[in-house]
Amino acid sequence: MAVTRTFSIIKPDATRRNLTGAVTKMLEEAGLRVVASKRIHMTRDQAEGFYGVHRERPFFNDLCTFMTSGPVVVQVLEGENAVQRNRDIMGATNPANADEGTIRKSYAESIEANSVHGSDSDENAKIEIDFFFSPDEIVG
Ligand code: RTP
Ligand code: MG
Repeated sequence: MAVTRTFSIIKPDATRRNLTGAVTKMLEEAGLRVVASKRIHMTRDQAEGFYGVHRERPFFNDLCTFMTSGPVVVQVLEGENAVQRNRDIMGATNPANADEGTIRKSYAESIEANSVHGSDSDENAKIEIDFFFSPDEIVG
């Protein structure tokens, strides 16, 4: 299995509850390595750009408001099959449907305030990493 990268966000509901370390620990225990990390306050423009694929969805405006409501931690994660590995440990979008032992089952507050983002394909991982990080900020 190839070592690949994915992009992760620890969302405002999690940073507000001081869960950055707890979430990162679960990512690391799932076999992912944090090769880049920074705490930022997303601008509205950044949120709307990042979630551009969801622009026509009914939850788009609320989602952008939520993602700019407090600090987030953006990360690049590296590991075998990183995209799928990360999505497995994240759990289902709606925490009500998330499996035991996943980040969202453990910590998410709602379908919107669901503690983490993770890229959904290798192609999107590259786009999302490039959106927030320059190459010199990633140390593998
Ligand atoms: P993510 O992109 O954040 O990793 O999560 P995902 O693939 O599981 O979910 P996606 O369908 O891509 O939706 C992106 C984010 O939008 C919020 N959402 N709200 N109110 C709603 O019905 C609703 N549905 C989705 C969540 O924060 C979700 O993670
Ligand atoms: Mg998604």
